[in-house]
Amino acid sequence: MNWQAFMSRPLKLDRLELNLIDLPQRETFKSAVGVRTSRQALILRYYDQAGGYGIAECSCRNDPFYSHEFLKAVEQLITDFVFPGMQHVQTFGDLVKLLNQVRGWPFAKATVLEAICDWWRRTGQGDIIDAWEAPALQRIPVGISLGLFESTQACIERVTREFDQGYQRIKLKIQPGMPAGYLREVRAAFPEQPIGVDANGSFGEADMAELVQLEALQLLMIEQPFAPDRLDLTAKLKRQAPGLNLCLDEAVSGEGHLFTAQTLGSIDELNLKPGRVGGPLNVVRLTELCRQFKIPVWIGGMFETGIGRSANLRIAARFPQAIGHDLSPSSRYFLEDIVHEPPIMDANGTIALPTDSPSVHEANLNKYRVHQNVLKKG
Ligand code: OSB
Ligand code: MG
Repeated sequence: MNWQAFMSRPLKLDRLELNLIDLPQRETFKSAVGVRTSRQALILRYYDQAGGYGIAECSCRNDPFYSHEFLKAVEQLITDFVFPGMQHVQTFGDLVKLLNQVRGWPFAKATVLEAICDWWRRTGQGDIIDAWEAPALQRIPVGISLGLFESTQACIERVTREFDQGYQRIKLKIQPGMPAGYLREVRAAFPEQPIGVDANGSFGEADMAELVQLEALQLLMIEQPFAPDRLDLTAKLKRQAPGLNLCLDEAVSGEGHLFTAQTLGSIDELNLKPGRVGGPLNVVRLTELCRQFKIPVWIGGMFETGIGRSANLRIAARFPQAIGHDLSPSSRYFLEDIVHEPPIMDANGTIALPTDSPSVHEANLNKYRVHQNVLKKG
């Protein structure tokens, strides 16, 4: 079946359930966008009139430091602008049109659309991603994203440990003014291994020379060196250091950004986060566009729980050329998950493609819930 056939399917909304949860982390994570000790997420459930449901995770942060979207604002957007219109929507295609009227807010839109896709899966109505493309991989290679370290030594020890765990590639967070030679020493300790870096847009024009020096390290990639709207600087960096493999994250939330980046010469590969681009339909569109432009793609993460990780793994299975996706198992980060049997990684750094939607751990969902809001169709 063609994925477009899902557009004419009727929706049977009874209510939306919004759950804000706060999951304790095993350890503190530090990056250029902040320090975090627990992970908040919005878990959206779509209930039909027969008691069936679909569930999705809104993976944006609870602050506006990665993107403008933050969890409380997403809740308000869904409550005030999506749910009222959703009450009158007949088909999935109508819902897509309704969401398209909202400017921006891809993480919010992705959550609503993914909840419907999960509802189809849970109620035996098929999967839009399966309809788009047959699975290519039964086991998906994953990498790990590591925060900023206090010292080069601490970083090297940790990287050693993570490669030993089996991770297929390692991504290190960086920010301007890191001690000179820091990355050079890490590279010297792991001369051949696949190591990339992620700046989360923290560098500016004045830091160009610092970035150009990274060319010699033959990193797997450098992710989002400059602010999302500074594709001009990214292109300039590429001209000055052609050997740097430029990966975009924050800068691409839709097809237009990809066209612009490609035209300017600001992109070599894409970290595709289903939430950041507005959900499964845009994942399909952007993937097709990347194929046209011959831009390699891998799937990124936002430290999702088992809910979001499972959804992203289904997508990642369709990118057989990727070295490793940012889909390390959630048990890596969290003491407990809100699903039973969250995805686990083997010694080769791969995770099995989930066959079904994850089983929701209701007790943990209750335990870690900060608040709940139910929007009933009137
Ligand atoms: O820049 O890729 C990023 C997490 C939150 C916000 C931004 C980023 C990240 C990650 C997470 O790097 C990677 C993962 O989910 O494993
Ligand atoms: Mg990133």
